Amino acid sequence: QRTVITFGTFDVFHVGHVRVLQRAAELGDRLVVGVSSDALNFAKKGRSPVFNEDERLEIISSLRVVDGVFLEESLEKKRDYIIEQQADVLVMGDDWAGKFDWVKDVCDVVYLPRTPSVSTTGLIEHIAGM
Ligand code: C2G
Repeated sequence: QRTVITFGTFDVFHVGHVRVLQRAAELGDRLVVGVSSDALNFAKKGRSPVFNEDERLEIISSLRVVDGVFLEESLEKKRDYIIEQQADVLVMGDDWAGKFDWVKDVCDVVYLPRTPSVSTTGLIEHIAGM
C-alpha cells in the first residue's frame, strides 16, 4: 500500500485545492493531509485564516479522496510527520517546488502544477468588490 501525504492551509477552500488533492490521491492508495494550524498560518502569512483549524480539518476530512487528516504545527516537522504517517510520497503544489527536497531521504517528493487563476486572494478581492 502506497501512502501519499500532502500539506496545506486550504483557506478558503476552492477548486484548486480539490484538484491538487485528487491528483495527489491518484499517486497512491491512501491520502493523508496535514492541515496547517492557525498559529502556523499566522506565522507564515501574518494573518489569521478565514476558517479556523477545526473547520478546515472538518472540510478536508469530509472529502472522498482523503483518508486521514492531522494538524501541521510546523514546516520543520515535515520529516517527522512523514515518518509518523508512514508516507511513501510527499506531494505539494509547485509554488513549493524544491522547498521540501530535504525530506527525500525518507520518501519520494513530487511537485504538481497549480491550477491557474484560482486563488484565495482573488476570491477575497472578488467578494470585497461586490
Ligand atoms: N493549490 C493549487 N492550485 C491553486 C491553489 C493552491 O494546486 N490554484 C495547491 C497548493 O499548491 C498547495 C495546496 O493547494 O499544494 C494548498 O494550498 P495552500 O492552502 O495555499 O497551502 P499553503 O498555505 O501553501 O501551505 O507545509 C506546507 C504548507 O502547509 C502549505
